[in-house]
Amino acid sequence: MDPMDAGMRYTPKSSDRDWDQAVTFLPATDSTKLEKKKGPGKIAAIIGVVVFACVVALMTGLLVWHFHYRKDEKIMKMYSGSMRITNQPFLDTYEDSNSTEFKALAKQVAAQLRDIYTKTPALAKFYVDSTVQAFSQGSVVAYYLSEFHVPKSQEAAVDNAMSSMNDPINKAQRSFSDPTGSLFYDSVVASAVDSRMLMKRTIQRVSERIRPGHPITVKSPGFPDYPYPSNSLVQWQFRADPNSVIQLDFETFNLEGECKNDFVKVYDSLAAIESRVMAEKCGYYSPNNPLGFISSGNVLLVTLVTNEEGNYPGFRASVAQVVKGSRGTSCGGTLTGNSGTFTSPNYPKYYPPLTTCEWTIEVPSNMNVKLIFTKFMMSVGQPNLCLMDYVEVNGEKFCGNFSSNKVVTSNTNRMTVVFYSDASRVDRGFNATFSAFEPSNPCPDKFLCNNKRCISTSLQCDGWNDCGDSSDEKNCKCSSSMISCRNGLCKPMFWKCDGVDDCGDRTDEMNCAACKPGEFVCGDGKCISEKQKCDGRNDCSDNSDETDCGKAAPCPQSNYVCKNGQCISKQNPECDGENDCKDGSDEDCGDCGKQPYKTSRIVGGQDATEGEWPWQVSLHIKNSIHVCGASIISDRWLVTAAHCVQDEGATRLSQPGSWDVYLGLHTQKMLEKAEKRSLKKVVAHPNYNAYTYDNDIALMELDQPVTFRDSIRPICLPSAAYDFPVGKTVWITGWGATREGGSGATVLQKAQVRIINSTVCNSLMNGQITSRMTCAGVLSGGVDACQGDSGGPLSSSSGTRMFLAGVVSWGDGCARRNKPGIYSTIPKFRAWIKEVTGV
Ligand code: 4AZ
Repeated sequence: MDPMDAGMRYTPKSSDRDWDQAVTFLPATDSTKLEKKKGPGKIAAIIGVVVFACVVALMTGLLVWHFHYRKDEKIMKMYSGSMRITNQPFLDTYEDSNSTEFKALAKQVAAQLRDIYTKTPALAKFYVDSTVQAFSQGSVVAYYLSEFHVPKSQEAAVDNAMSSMNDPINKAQRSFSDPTGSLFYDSVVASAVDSRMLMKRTIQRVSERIRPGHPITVKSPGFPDYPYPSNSLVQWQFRADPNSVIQLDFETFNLEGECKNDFVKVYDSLAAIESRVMAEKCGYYSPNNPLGFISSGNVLLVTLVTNEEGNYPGFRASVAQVVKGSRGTSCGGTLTGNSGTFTSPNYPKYYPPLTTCEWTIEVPSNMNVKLIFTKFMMSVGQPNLCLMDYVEVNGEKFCGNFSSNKVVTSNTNRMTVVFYSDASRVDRGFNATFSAFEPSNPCPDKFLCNNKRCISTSLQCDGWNDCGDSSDEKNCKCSSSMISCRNGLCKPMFWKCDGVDDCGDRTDEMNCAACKPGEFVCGDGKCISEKQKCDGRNDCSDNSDETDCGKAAPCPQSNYVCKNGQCISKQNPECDGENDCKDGSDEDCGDCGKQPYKTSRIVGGQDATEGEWPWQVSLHIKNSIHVCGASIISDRWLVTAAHCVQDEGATRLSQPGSWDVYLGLHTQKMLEKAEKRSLKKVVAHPNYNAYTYDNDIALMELDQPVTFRDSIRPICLPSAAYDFPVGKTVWITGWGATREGGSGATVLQKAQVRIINSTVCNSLMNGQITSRMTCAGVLSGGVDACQGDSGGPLSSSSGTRMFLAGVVSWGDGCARRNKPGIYSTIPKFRAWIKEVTGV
């Protein structure tokens, strides 16, 4: 119906007619007055008439708008709901919407709904009709769509009335009411349909019955040969036997990265009832970041919604029936012994809704219990309130996400852990380990943090917040290699005057005046005259002015070699604005590494400014989504990670034709603004090791050279001798996940991390660091590269330029405490890059 026709019309009343007459009694028609007052009087009268007429016209217009249009503006509201019919046996034919039985029961349910709505004053006037979409077993659950035409001003009242049908009081009133004498019902739930699902050009509904021991495979339309259709709604309804649940595992999931455009929604229901939504997902999930769900009952609904734009491959998933209480769905119990591990149900996939589990941990009687959550992701409504899903440990509730280990201890040898998930919104849950400790010695041979964590004593007073609450950095006596901050903290000396307030009270950034031109900077920071260098006297306290004086050939490996063979002992002389080589080759750098738009997720990052990282490249699988980053090193060549270009089954990522390359891209939403290229060649490092990620570097040649501009420009390549010192602040950039297990960023993210000592890193990473790997991160956690950032740059500034220090390679999760990101060290590959590219 035309909404304009649906409501009240404006009918003139008698008082309105009086308005018309009033217009005829205007003083301007009094000719005698006009004769007496000539000139200005006449003009004033005319103006008066015109103004009065305008006011009347305006008021009439406003009245017409108010009564005719504004009040009548109605919107169509669709509510999706379910009700349980308690006095009907389930018939198999109810699963077929064309069967006579289905139609008969659907008619009864529709009549029942009409009765409910017409007895509810807030709904009666606006109700249009209901259609039953499906039935499921248990006794019989009916799923329906109800349509209302609601004046805009009443929308909230109608929403309230519909959601209050879920209230226990209303349920009790309605239970067992029965207008026709044939239907008894309870458990009515309803909520407004997600408006993005309405008005789609194509709608497809699939209904599948899952049999025990016979999992089925479902695919988005066209998968894997074509992208999924645009502007579509596809729904898969899955039913299983009573007392079973449904396990949905996405084997491949590759949708547009922006959920407001294309998304998959999974419901713990057969209808798209928002109060039963388990998750809304978009973007890319790789097999090592599995996306899987379990229903709470014997039904599950998957919806795929797409908008006009974006061509993405879609998904393939397996759907299986699982007996309730079997592995993945069961949880809780008694845990004994000195230590152990347990997880939320279905971990690391998503836990089922409407689940409560209780574990009792019991350790030997003279010991207490320590529980460490190594992963914790519980869907939140309002942080801290824990009104939705939560874990309760000895009565204290925890919810939301912890990016680093959370430790909870008990004062006795027992601990109770309760896991609770409500009817909607699920997450990955938790992984926890418990251990027994002696109350008098909670951290044997370790340092006890205030937050109850135990850390290695060697991490105490090392300048890093290893505990997470800085308690390991308090009351320290700083060694000579540390800065003594005024607030009592110690920080490594190499953080002095680096532009970052490491102490927190700026002590480390005081007295940092740089040496003047013509002065030499001593190793200890002192400034001496350039003339005092190599004069035979120790003018710097550390003799640094007398080292590297008049070195003769051969050139040590740590020195820079000019094009003409000259050996330069100065650290990192290339592109530093000073001519160090006689042939000027150290300054032959073009515009590399310059950031025309520099201002100043990646996890713990922020949006980059557009054009701030002009060498950053987004690598898309052809006609699909972003999967890796890369860096421009010349007008033809890019550097990325070798692990990004490994074949994955049928996806031949080692082939140049499998890629779309976006240069000068800022947001993944505006690919059209970027320069899109194809590739001519992909060369992975010949010694790349897929198990250890050693030599994780690859080169890509563009099909056509690119013309540099402000937003597309190469990063400077460091020489083989270039040193990126420990502690140096460097930048990571990319469109990767903004939290571990999360989806990619739309806008390019940037974050600052620091180079980490390789020996420390190797012990943190269990001996997996080779000499071709650089570690960088924030050891207290929270800032890191993550999935999707791989192949992208680790950029390090020197003067006014940025140098490529590394290529994002791997890590143990993302942004975890004491787990830095690992990067392929560019200087180690300088000769190979030259050999392959000539750059
Ligand atoms: C990845 O999967 C990945 N935290 C990249 C970087 C890191 C972890 C994972 C570093 O591409």
